[in-house]
Amino acid sequence: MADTQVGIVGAGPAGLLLSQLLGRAGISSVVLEVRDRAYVEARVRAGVLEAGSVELLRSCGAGERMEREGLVHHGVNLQFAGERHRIDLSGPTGGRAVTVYGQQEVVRDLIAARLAEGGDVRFECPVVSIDEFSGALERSGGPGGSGPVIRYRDADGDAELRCDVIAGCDGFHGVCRSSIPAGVLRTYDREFPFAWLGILASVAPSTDELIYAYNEGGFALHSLRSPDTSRLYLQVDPAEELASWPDDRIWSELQIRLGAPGWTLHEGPITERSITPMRSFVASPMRHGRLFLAGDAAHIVPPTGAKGLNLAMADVGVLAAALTRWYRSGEPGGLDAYSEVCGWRVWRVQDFSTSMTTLLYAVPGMDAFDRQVQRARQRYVATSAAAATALAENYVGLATC
Ligand code: RFL
Ligand code: PHB
Repeated sequence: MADTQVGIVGAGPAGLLLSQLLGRAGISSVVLEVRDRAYVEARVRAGVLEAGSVELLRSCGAGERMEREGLVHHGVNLQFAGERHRIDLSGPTGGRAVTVYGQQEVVRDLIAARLAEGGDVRFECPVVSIDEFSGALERSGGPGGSGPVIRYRDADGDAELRCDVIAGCDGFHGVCRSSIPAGVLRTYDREFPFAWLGILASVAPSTDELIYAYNEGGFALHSLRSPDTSRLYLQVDPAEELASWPDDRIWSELQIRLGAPGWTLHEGPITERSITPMRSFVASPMRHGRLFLAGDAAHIVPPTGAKGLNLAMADVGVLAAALTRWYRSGEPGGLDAYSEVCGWRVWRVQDFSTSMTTLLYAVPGMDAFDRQVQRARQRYVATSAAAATALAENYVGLATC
């Protein structure tokens, strides 16, 4: 007899949203998270939500604060060597837009919604291993049949959770993907020769819309979180350590890279900082037997396209719908198609994120030919309606993926 229907590993946006969507469909789940609640709620990461992500949050009753506090953006700025170009997001996409709302706020809202609805989210419960998940859905007897077991630790020691299916929402370094037997997954990997230094600063944003800036010294991004909080990024060498980036060095580099005639970047106290390596990664298929991978557990994209969080949410939207169908009718078609359906979006987004990255980065060792090609691409995006439309369409999220 299972303890719950869906065992979810990880209380990031993917795991929490899945639990909330399932709860609304009358399907039970338990979320196991290694960190404590305060840590998870304070983890500063992404900030741009596609319309589809906004809709998912709304539809599961976790969108009320986002609708009040989220900042709807209808454009972004690209800047090449001090010249700024606004790309209209809404005109070419039938009115679509993005919402700027911090990932940690999404996580806070989902935890609050989950707990208010009697959801079972267990913090400080590291999952150690997962077992007996390789069997096919049919052979295991359909919904409610004997299934996988998740072994974890809690305050009382070793524990286990029996469930029908496991959702591996435990991020890139989690245990679920690595539990799949060797030879099952094909992985695709790309390391970029740079990292992102991200800061949160207590200062009013110096811009209403995001600025993605190319500069010979490297890429920089001005994003925001609220009327009095700015979020900024710098391209740095992956070997760099935070210790070599005191506040004045960060601000002076941001001033150089974001600088534009007649515009002022306002500085303020830095309240959070981190360095993240840039990589692309895809594991395929995203399912093995009764284990379904979702979000960063299955794929990583470079943050230049603002897509990682949105991909994670899109995965669990598909998974929740497929599980709901299976529980209601015993029909496994949606679960069988899960990996392929998500895979199309994943590769579309890899293409977009790679193209944004190569458009904007000063690549160490780039030769003169490649630089000229990059300049030509920058000029094309800044001057061609077709190129700007393609960028807008991908940035707001393709409805058909
Ligand atoms: P997460 O958020 O990593 O959550 C995984 C959770 O699993 C837990 N865990 C375990 N729990 C129990 N037992 C174990 N053994 C466990 N191992 C791990 C972890 O503690 C964690 O709580 O993955 P998820 O849910 O798939 O969400 C993915 C997103 O977090 C990620 O894709 C985005 O943050 C990426 N990203 C961005 N995405 C966007 O869509 N738009 C953006 O603007 C954007 N900007 C960014 C980003 C990521 C960044 N960093 C730091 C990686 C900017 C940055 C700087
Ligand atoms: C952010 O606000 O954190 C952010 C915005 C755009 C990106 C990446 C991150 O491309």
